[in-house]
Amino acid sequence: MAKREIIILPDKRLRLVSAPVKKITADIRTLVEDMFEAMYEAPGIGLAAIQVGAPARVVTIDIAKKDDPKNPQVFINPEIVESSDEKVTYEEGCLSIPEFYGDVERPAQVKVKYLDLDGKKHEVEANGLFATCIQHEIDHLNGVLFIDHLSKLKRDRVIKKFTKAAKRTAE
Ligand code: K1U
Ligand code: ZN
Repeated sequence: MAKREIIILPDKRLRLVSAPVKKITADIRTLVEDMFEAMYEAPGIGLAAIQVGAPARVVTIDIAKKDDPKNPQVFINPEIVESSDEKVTYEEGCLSIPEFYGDVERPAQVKVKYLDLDGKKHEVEANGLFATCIQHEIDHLNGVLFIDHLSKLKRDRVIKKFTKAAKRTAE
């Protein structure tokens, strides 16, 4: 089992706005290692630190195809600096809302600035699944979930379902 468990809706921590990383310490490096472990075990293609209960602006992503070599990527303090007018719709999932999927429309391309684990500044142009995934993860850093992009009816339904399930588990 991964060292850190992924928190599930309706855990209130999923609504926190995560704090910027001021210094890349040993604790941040350990957090990143633990995030990759939890993400690969799930399995998922992305993870935000708050999903393992750490309210820091850290994201891990690996969108490599099943038979391709792993491509672990770390984004510290990621910020979208440009978004395309063109939009795409992707059926998204979320490791914090297991087995629920929904169509989300987002900009097709985004430019993202971020720091790597050495504190070096980078800027990357994302498109395709990478663009969708990094926008989903940056949303997590701001306490936003993909269900917030769905209709109120669908969102309320899924929140109700997960709230009931959490109550049953607590009994
Ligand atoms: O942040 C998360 O909850 C992770 C999430 C990322 C994501 C998925 C789809 C669109 C946008 C962002 C996931 O990884 S859900 C699982 C998933 O998509 C997947 C799992 C195994 C193989 C392929 C995809
Ligand atoms: Zn998610």
